[in-house]
Amino acid sequence: MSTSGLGRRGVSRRPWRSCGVVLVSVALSALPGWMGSADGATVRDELPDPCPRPLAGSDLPEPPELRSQDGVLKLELNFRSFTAADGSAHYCYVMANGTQSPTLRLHPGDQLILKLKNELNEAPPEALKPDTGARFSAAGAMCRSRPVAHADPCSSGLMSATSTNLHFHGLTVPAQCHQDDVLKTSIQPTDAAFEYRFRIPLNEPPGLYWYHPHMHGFSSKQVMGGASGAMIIEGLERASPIVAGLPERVLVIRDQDLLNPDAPPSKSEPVVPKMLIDRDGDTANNGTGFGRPAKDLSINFVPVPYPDYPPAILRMKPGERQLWRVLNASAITYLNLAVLFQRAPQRLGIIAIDGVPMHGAGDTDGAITWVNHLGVPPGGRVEFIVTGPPAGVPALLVTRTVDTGQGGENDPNRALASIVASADAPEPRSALPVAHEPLPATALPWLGSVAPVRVRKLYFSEKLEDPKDPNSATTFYITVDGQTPAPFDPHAELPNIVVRQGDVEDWIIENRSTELHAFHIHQIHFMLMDWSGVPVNEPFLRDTVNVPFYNGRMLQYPSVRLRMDFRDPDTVGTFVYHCHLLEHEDGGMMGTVRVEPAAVASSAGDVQRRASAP
Ligand SMILES: [Cu+2]
Repeated sequence: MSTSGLGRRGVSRRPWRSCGVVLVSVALSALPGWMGSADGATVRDELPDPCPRPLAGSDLPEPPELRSQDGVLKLELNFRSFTAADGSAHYCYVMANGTQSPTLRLHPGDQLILKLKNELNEAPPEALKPDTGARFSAAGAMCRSRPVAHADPCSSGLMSATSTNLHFHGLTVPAQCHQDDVLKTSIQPTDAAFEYRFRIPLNEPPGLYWYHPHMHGFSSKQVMGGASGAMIIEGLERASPIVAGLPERVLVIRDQDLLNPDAPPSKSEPVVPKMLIDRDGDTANNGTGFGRPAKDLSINFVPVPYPDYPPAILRMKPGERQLWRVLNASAITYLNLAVLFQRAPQRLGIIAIDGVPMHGAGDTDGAITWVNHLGVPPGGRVEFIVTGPPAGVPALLVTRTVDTGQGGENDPNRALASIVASADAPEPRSALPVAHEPLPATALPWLGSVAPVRVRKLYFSEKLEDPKDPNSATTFYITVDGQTPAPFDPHAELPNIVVRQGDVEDWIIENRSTELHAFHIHQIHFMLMDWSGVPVNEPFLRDTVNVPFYNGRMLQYPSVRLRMDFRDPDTVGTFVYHCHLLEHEDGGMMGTVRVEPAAVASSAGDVQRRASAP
C-alpha cells in the first residue's frame, strides 16, 4: 500500500505521520509565489511550462549530456515545478538553455561542481488546490508549511513542499553538506544557488548512477514529477571490454500519476480484472498482470499512458549491438524489462547492475550473463547489451508485470518503446571508447570472500492507524530487531545503527508486510548472500534490492541477507537506509546508520534511538 499524505486529484488524505501529528490548514495566500487569484489554476495555466514533456508516441529523445573537461564538470541547474492543465505536477532540473535533466558524465577522480538554484515558487500543486482542503503535517521546526528564510541550508533540516536537496544515488562520496548529505541539507527558494562540490572517488566503479531530491516527506512528489537525471562514471569498457566501441543509450524510466485514470482497460487485454483501489488511492495489485496500473510510466520523458500504452519510438540500425543503460527513476513502480521481436523475448547481456560492472570484482571469468528479462526496482539500474531487430521485424521494449504482493500496487504488463530498425536510423549520440586499459585491481579483497564481523536483523513493517478503518493512514517502518518500531524521526539525534569503518557486516532484512519493498542504502554497495535463507550465487554488487513480501501463510517472514561493505573511508559519517518506494520512505520507512572512524574503539553496538515524541 502507499501513503502520500495528500491524495491525488483532490482527494484529501491523511498527513505524513513521520512529520508529526499536528494538522495545519494552509491558507493559499500563505504560500510563497502564490498569485492570489480566486481561480489560481487559471493563472497557473497561463504560464509557460518550464518542464515541457514530449507527446505520447514521440521519437525517443536522448537526454542532454554534459561531460567533464580537464577533470572538472561544472554546471548550474534550476529546479522548477509546474501544474499542467490536466492537473499533473511537473518538476524539472533546467539548464540555462532550457533543456532538462542532463546526463552528467565524469571519470573517476573528476570533480563535480553543481550549483542548484531552488526556483520552486509553489507548493506541490495538488496540495495547493482549493478543493483539497490542503493540509500539511507540521511539528516543530523540521516540518513546516513555509520555509524560513535565512536558515543555513547545511544545517536547517527544514522540510517543506518548497524545500529540496540532492542525493547522488550509488556514489561513495562522503555524507557531508555540499557532498551527499540528505539529513540536514535543505535548500529553500530564498537561498542563493547552493553548491555541490566533490570529487568522484578514484575507485568508483564505472557505470550508471543518478541524482534526485531526497527531502523527507516530499521525495515522492518531486521524483514522480520528473526530478531526476542520470550520471555516468566513465570506463565501463575497461571492466567489460566486450562493450568497447558500442553505441550507447541512456533510458530513464519514470512514473507519474495516470493521465487517463478513468479510462477502462484496453479491449486488447486478455482479462479485465476487477479494479481494486488501495487505501491511499493507488490501483492495488490484482494479480492478473493486466488492468489499470498504479502509475503511468514515461521513457526519457515520453509518456506511455494507460490504457493503450502507445510506445515511444526507438530507432536503430538492423542487427546493431548497443549498450543500453537503463535507470528506474520511478517513485513506486517496479520494472521487469524485456525486449521482444514478434513477441519472442530476446537475449540481454548484463554488463553492470547499480553502477557496478558484473565482472569487475568477484567473478573474473569475463563471461557475460545472458537473460531474457531483467527486474529493476525503483532506484535500480541495469546496463545491458541489446541487438537490434532485423529490418521490418516488429520489436518492443516492454516491462512485464511484477507481483508486488497482496498489499502492493498494480504493475501490469505494458509496452515502453517500439524498436524500429532501418538502415538510415541515426546513431545514438555516444559510443564507448574503442581503446581501453584494464581497470586497476581493487586493493580490497572481494566482498563475497570477507567474513562479516557481525550480523544484524532489520525488518520492514506497516501499520494502519485504525485497524478497523481501512482508509486510515498507514505508517511505514524499518526497524532494527529489538528496537521499538517508530517511523523515521528527523529530530532524532542518535542513529539507529552504529558501525565501524573498515568492517563488513551481514544485514538480514525481513519483510513482515504483504507488499514488496526495495531496500536501499546510501554511500555503500552490498552483495546479496541469500534469499529467505537459501544461498544465492550472485557475485556482484547492488545498492537497491527487492525484499520479498509475506503472503500471510508462510511459516516465517521472507528476507534477504546482505553483505554490507563499510570498508571505504568515504563511508565515515551518518547516512540513511530506506525503502526506495518513495511513498514508503516519505511515510517513515527510513533509518540512519553512523559509520565511525576506524580509530574509534568499540562503537559497534546498536543504539536505541531517543524516544521521538514531538
Ligand atoms: Cu516499501
